[in-house]
Amino acid sequence: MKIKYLCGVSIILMLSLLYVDPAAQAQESWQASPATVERLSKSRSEFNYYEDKVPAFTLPDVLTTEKGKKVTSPAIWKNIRREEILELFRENVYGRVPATPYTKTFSLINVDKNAMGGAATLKQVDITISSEGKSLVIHLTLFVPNKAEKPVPAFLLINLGSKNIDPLRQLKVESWPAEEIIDRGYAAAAFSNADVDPDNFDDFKDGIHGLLDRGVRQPDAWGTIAAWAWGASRCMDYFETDKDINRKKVAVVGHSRGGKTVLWAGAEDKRFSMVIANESGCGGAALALRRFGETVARINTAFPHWFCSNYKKYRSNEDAMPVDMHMLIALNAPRAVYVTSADEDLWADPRGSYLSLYHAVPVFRLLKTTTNLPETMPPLNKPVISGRLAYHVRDGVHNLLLKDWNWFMDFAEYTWK
Ligand code: GTR
Repeated sequence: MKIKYLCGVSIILMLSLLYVDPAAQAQESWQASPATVERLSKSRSEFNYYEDKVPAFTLPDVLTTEKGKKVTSPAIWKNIRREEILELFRENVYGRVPATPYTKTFSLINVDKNAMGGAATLKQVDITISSEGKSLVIHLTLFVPNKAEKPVPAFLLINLGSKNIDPLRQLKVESWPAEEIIDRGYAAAAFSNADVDPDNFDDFKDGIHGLLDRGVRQPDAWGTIAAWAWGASRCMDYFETDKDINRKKVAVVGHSRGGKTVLWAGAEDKRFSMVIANESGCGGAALALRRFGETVARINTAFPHWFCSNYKKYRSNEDAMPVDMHMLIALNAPRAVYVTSADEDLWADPRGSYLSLYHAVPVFRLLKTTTNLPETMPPLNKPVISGRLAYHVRDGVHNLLLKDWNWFMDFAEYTWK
């Protein structure tokens, strides 16, 4: 009986292996559409969008120390290798936060217990940073769900620009769906990157640079991305004082340049328990060695203020880099990391972003988190969640949409259950 049954099962299995369902075929691992590749190549012919033109490369080994020692235990990772990698990123990519002393105050400038038609309490918090007579204010907008049991987990968005996080909710945008976040029982918080450092190249005179930088600028001095990441940490300082917020469950979310920022924020500040990097591309999750879409040369030319000046050494010289972005993901281990891409956003290299996550897996495993993230990418619009790692390619162009947020919240639900 048993043998017959097994035979039956194996015949069905064999048949199902032979039969390729056309619907399932459409569900195969994501690939850029040839039409998109062609269109984008035409529009930016000096950049590579063809997979078969990606040069051969060897990633730096995330689990071998600078002295050539294999990292075989969580202790060696934590005490030696993680510190080395963190330093390499400070020195060569994002730059170092200055040690200048400053003071910090939190002022609750407005509370509305009846925000969003009674669904949430709005708190507007001014975080004032002062040093030697100068000061700067980070305006933090926070909605806490009224119904949910406190303390609640929170999503902190690094908002690009200033108008998109209207505390009065007259202007609503998909990139910060605060009502939907509240609806699912999470706190929705946001600040604007420009409060910390305006997004322009003025030789580091304005923003937090104008306040904390001293003396001659060094080649490893912090750039604007490191400054924004630092700003996210100041919001985290506030959360630690607010009894409504579960400080062990704070996700930091960013799109594009904000996506690059959150990966670095999580590397520098282990208090973030989840990092969500939406379409972060070059200088974010995308592997630089692939030289696909935006390159190190281009990003340093177009945005000379984002990174430390040492990063410019790697313009068209990626092979000399002591790090690549799988190591940035690894710095966030064993905390949760969600990376995303968009189907038509080849500039940000979806495959290179996914491979960064994949090549960080050995570190997550070493730290005893189970993940079996496969090397092949998931199908379009089908998020893959494997342990603390998640990824999706959404249809459409470079953007942060409600669809992305809904998947982030599904991941949070899964991770924080
Ligand atoms: C692009 C830049 C990307 C990405 C994007 C954004 O122009 O090349 O690296 O950061 O801007 O932040 O919107």
